[in-house]
Amino acid sequence: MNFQKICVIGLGYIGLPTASTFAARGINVLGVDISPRIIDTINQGEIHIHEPGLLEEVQKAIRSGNFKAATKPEEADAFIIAVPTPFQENKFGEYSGVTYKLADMRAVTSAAESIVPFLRKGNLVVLESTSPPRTTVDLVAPILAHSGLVAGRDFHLAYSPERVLPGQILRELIENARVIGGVTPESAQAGRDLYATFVKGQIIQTDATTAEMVKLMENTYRDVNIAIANEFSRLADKFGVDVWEAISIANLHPRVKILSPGPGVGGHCISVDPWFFVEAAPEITPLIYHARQVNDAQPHFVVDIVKRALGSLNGKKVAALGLAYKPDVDDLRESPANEVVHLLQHEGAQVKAWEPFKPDAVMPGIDMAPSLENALSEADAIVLMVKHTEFSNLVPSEIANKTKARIVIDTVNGLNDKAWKSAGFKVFRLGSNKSQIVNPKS
Ligand code: SAJ
Repeated sequence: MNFQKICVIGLGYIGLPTASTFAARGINVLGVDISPRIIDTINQGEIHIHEPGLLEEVQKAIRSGNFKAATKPEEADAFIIAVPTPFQENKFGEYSGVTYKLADMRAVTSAAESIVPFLRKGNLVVLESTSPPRTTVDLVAPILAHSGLVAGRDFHLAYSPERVLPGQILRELIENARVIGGVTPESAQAGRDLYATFVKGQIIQTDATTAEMVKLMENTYRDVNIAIANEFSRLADKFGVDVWEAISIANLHPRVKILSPGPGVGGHCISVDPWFFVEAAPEITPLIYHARQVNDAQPHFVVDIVKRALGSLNGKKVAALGLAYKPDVDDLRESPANEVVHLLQHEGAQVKAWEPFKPDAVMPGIDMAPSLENALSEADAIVLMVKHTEFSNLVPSEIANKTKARIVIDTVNGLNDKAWKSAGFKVFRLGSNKSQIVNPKS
């Protein structure tokens, strides 16, 4: 297929980089979003999200005349749906005592509906949003059928998940392998023709439901593996072992690659996607369900460690360093650090949070410090919750002059504990309770 014009629906973390990458290849791209504020921002050459290199890419695309944004789709050769699929806020599923979250597919539904008036014979429609298995065939195809055209016969329909890592989106969009699942082999081929305009990684063609499963399996695999690392951190704590040391030794085994424990799993992908499997088949997903439970409970483990370090939390002042969901990003959504702050407060602590990547963020119920110094000044303890490079680079002797706190709780193995100890701090590391060890007499 030849693509002169494409419509990208949803201009968030995936849609916007995808749209600007197509535009950079000379394709005429209309970006569509329901938010007039986002449309105005983009058309003025600005962006509403933080992703390295994206601003320059969007500005170039706008200047070239290949990219503009609007609130409604237009006729095009291809339509890409890249809208969010969060959880439903107030509704849960239940199966045999297990309560699980449900996907909110309203954005996918309305994106598909918005295409219907513009869909023409021979077009290609691609769903990129992470979705429960069978969404392409059971939800999107029937909506698009309202156009009078049949998916796989009159137009091509495919599912192609994004698999890029926030912070490296522009590079990974181009370099990563891309899976394209068509409702027919011809639809998969049409999808390949589209993405081949910029994808340098391998492009694999399959059916739509396989591609949906692949995406969910990747993130579920990571979630389950982080869960076991988190469970190991609790075991190590119980048995007076340093989990970080134990993991580094275990990982010398050629077939073992244990991930890192931490305060929990955040973001809008790994902590969300496994639920799509549980929702689709709760009776056969106990492992996936329990891994979610383990990761969601990890903030409580952090609070236990802080409590142990401080004796009691009541009235204690805590400087919480990092609210992002992972290192060196400004994305605070679904961040386990937020949960830790709320739990600490619930136990009576007064917490000031410092997030250098988003100092102006307004987080409900969280006292955001305007600076590191401000967070530290009155603190009784410092809790490191995200391994931002700039936190790992802090100089403990300088920090000692900025705070009366002499207790540091490192939940991510982000600090050089020897340096902090020699600057007079008592360091508690998540999953490392080695000071409690009593060695057997030889
Ligand atoms: N985390 C740990 N321990 C680890 C690794 C991660 O606790 O060893 C935590 C992080 O701190 C964070 C969460 O897990 O809170 C998720 O971070 P991540 O870097 O593992 O993943 P995301 O959510 O930023 O991006 C993932 C990626 N998927 C996989 O690596 C399988 C990315 O490739 C996907 O495109 C993205 O989800 C997505 O959009 O689905």
